[in-house]
Amino acid sequence: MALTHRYSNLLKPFSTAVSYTPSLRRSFSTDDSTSITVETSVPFTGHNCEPPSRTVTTTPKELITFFRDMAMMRRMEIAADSLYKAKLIRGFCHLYDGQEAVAIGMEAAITKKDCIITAYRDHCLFLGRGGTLLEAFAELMGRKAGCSKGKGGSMHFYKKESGFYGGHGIVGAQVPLGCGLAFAQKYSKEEHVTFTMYGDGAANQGQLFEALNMAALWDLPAILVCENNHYGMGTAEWRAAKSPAYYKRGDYVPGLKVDGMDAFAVKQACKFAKEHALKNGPIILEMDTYRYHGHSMSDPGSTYRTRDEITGVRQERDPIERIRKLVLSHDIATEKELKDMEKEIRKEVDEAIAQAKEIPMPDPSELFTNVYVKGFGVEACGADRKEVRAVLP
Ligand SMILES: Cc1ncc(C[n+]2csc(CCOP(=O)(O)OP(=O)(O)O)c2C)c(N)n1
Ligand SMILES: [Mg+2]
Repeated sequence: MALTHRYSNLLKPFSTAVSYTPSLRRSFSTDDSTSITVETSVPFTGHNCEPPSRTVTTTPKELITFFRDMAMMRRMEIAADSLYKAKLIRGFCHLYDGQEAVAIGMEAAITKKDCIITAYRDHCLFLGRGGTLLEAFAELMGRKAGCSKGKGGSMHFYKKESGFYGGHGIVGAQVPLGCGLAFAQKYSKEEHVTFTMYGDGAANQGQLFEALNMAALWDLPAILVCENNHYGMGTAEWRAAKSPAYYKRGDYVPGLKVDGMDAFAVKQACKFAKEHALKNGPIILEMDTYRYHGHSMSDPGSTYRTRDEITGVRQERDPIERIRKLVLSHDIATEKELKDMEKEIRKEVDEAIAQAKEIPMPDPSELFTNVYVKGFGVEACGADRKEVRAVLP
């Protein structure tokens, strides 16, 4: 079957369905009193549950915030791409551009007492949890002001104080950890939930089903979020999964299929899932999304999918453009105001990079902190490939 036929379902048109258009004063980012009703791009599909309504209420302030936050994430990732090519970022680096609506919509539905845990595509989830651009770029460039003291790098961002538990490189391994976080929440009688994120590739792993079984058995407040970007490295989902209906694959666990390119659909689904999980235990959310970049910086991302597919998704489903259309159609800001905002964001990102570059790398003695096993000799390579040999104190 031709590639374009297989993927034609990736291209769903933007919804222009906006049912309420009051005459708004142009006072963006402060006006929180006007309510706007939007419809999600497509209806939700439920498995063993009655899906929530497509109708979502928002405000001009929220629309502008969504636009700004997603544009910031996109810019951060584009800048990381350049820094990587300039060899200022080394090692693994997986970018999130295209998938921003998942991070943004989820944050809008939850609090920082709820937990999030994810795989290696973690930069934007960290920003969503309140991490700063400086902490992100410093970590990416291995500087000591990074969110993991410059010792984790791209795949290991953390922000425990606002419920962000990383940043994990072993595919699927964060899912049992996330269910463990949900166990702790239930055990300590907190009314909070854990969102444990994984990809369509990871969805085929055995440990996911083992963790889900226990979570369901004990009614843990665990929300399994499958970010289905339709590829696991260079392997298309149809080559890896007998059933690509990831929201149904929990069998006895309810699920919801969500347009992960629509921040409002994500918000509505996460709100629904949180209420469900607190009352009944786990639920699966399948976010139908797309990554514009290749799997990681070593993958140009164009050998296993067509250029037409990528540009098609950009044109038809881009999460930022969707919000831009809503902002303009509700006369909340002008095109120029949005462009100016993007310029401002670019400046903020450039400033954070300039500051991060000035920060030194961790002291060599840091090699011996935050490690678990004492008394063994250590061999390590620094970013400059110089070998360091030592015995832990
Ligand atoms: C246990 C394990 N097996 C294989 C790998 C190599 N690997 C890294 S990412 C990846 C693909 C995962 O794809 P998916 O779950 O769809 O996540 P995405 O990268 O699309 O976000 C693989 C096979 C790994 N890191 N860990
Ligand atoms: Mg994937």
